[in-house]
Amino acid sequence: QHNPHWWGNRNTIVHLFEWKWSDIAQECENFLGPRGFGGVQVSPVNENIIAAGRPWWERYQPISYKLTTRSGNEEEFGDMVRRCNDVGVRIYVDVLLNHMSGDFDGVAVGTAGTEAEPGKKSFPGVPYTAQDFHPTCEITDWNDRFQVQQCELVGLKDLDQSSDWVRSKLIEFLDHLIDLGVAGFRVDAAKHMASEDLEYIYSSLSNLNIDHGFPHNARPFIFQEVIDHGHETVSRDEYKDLGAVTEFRFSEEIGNAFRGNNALKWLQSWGTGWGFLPSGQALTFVDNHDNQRDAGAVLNYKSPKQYKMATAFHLAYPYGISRVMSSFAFDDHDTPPPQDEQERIVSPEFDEDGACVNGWICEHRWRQIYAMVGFKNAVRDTEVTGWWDNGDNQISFCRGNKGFLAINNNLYDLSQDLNTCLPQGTYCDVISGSLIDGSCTGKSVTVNEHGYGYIHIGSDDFDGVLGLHVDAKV
Ligand code: QV4
Repeated sequence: QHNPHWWGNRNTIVHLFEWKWSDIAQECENFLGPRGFGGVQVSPVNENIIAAGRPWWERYQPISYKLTTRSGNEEEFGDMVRRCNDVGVRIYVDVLLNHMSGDFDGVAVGTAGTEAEPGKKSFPGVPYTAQDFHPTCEITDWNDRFQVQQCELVGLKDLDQSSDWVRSKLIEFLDHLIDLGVAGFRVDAAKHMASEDLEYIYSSLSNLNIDHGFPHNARPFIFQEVIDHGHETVSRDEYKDLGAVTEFRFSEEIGNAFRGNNALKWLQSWGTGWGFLPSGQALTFVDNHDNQRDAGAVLNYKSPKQYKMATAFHLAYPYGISRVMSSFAFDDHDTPPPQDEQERIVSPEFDEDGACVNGWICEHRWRQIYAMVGFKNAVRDTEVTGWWDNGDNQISFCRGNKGFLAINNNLYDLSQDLNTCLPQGTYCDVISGSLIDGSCTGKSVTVNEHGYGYIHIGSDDFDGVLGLHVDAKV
């Protein structure tokens, strides 16, 4: 279940974190489809507790499998899935199979109005009772398999996935989403569940819905959140054959490199050469909704120049199943998404350049990022050739004879003739501008009959990247 079921030549997922279903439907039609995005990871769809101040993380505390949240109801969800599939954009749902809500004072009322008593492990909306959960205990030793898989992750009531009843309810929930036309799932906290139980659940799921344009016998795409920094007792390797696995080391190492802690020349062996998972099993990202909030090496939208360089490398280098993050602005871990006085999530608004303005960051609408989604589509199925570096933080490489990328993360200019491997002609740098009606609004590069072109990236240029490809030939 490693196939994301891309449409056409598309091959990038965007995580529209906390967006409403009606806004995603419009985004598919107005932006993601036309720009060649392959799919959207959406926030959890099922009913959750209501936490004071409405932090984003309340959605990781389920109350039932009714499809009503602050992002919308079942009808709106179904409408979004249909409209996105109609323009070739797949929907992947973030699903919570590991647990239900954590403790709550008294009776909790969820986002669909369902009551539950999490403290008593009573969730009548499913229904689940105490016997469907593992006994309460705390994870204190992350290298103790029993604790990691059978105790409670931050106090979240831990479901027993070996039970027939729990399995049947989880399968019913996922099958309902498949019936509505989704292409697959992000499995939250997968490491906290035994891989045998997940295998049973995944293999019991229905095929994707042919009425939504999927081929016969297509299996749901699965990518599992397993954080493995290298030497964990519960490792990514236990899950990688069941579906793709989030490759957290990718995120950490790309952050390190573009923050200047590791010379870019070492990226020549990026991927399995760095001990990462095989490409088709790795879900890759510069940052995700959790680690963008942690201090440390991981880059986020707050360091835009480095972030755009790292993203360009991520999307230009052929490794992994790529996911781009689309955030809302935050000050701290608990900052809620943009909301109004009634605590309803507000829709993104755009300026005349298409950038988001009202608290949504929308990295996916930054030209330097969506242009690289187009680059990745244009160079699909080619290899890295013609690697060049200056022995430090200036690098370039080709993708066959279809694309070329150069990066300058040194504090001095990159100015020289480089092999672009492209057919002779003039190409528009898709980072500094766009090709509009046959003319380039940014830098352009003339490639000679030997494939060489003069490349200039000043150390104080707005962006430290230059990207050329055959679909942006002037
Ligand atoms: C608090 C205390 C706990 C205590 C508990 C019980 O901190 O020590 O045991 O009360 O009284 C929120 C609060 C957290 C609170 C918890 C329970 O932040 O302080 O615990 O609720 O009330 C998200 C957020 C969490 C949030 C959680 C549930 O990140 O802060 O907790 O949602 O709302 C590991 C895992 C990995 C996990 C990662 C965060 O291996 O799987 O930690 N990542 C996924 C998601 C993540 C999500 C969860 C798992 C849980 O990506 O976003 O956590 O679904 O690495």
